[in-house]
Amino acid sequence: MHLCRFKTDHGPVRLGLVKDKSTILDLTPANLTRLQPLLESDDPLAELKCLDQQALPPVPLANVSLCSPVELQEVWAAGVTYLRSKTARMRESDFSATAYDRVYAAERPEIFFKSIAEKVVPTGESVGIRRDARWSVPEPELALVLNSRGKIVGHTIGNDMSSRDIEGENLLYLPQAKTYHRSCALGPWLHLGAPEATVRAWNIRIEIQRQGQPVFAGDTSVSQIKRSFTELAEFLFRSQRFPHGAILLTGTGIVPPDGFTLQAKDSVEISISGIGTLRNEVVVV
Ligand code: DO4
Ligand code: MG
Repeated sequence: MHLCRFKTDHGPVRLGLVKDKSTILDLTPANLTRLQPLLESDDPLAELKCLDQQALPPVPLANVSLCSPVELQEVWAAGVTYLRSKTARMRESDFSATAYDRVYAAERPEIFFKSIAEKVVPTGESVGIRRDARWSVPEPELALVLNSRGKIVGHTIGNDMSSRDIEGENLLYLPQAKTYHRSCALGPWLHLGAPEATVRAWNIRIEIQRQGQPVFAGDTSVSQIKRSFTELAEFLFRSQRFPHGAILLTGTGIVPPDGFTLQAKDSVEISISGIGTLRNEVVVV
């Protein structure tokens, strides 16, 4: 089941159930206007299934703007969870190669802060590349949606935009390479209720277009993530509290070739088979 946040020309942000490719059902008449109470319930999927769908007004998807599927959750990200990410980062930096090698094998994963919710870019808006970076890439990632108890209640698509020259120069620059204006996109909506075994069978695909022509495409399988989702979630919640829940990006397994950098106006499309497609154009920030 896919749950979105949306708005029309006027009025507040609403919640919708995605019915099919062109229609959402407005959840306002069912008194569901915020994600958090639903994500905090013992079984959000069961609650949604109980709704009388006949009583929910259909809204054409073409008439709404989709908002990012987060309210107040902090967004965090795990790194070096795929072999592909480890080898790419070891190539980008002599200085930090040992750190990436070690963290891939270590018991404790790399986890870093990525964004507050209000800065997250939804599908359809622009993601940023830093004006002081020479080597910028998107990182297509599965995102775990966690409630305040650390339970995985859903999944969405994330783009962990990164400046590879800045992170490669010195690991201490990682926050600047990873967390800047428009560096985190999430969407288009949440997928609720899939168990880890189902999600591990999903594929992740990215296509980047420049002036309407594909300039990079790649894919991977979620099954290539080295660590279990519960292991990542457990580390995130260690000695930490998330009263509004949290989003955890699970790392990238697709890295464009070393000569590739994003440019302004490129279009980035990230698809995950069980969820949908997150689309963003690139802007210099
Ligand atoms: O330490 C570098 C960042 C790793 C990352 O973001 C990833 O593997 O996805
Ligand atoms: Mg990443």
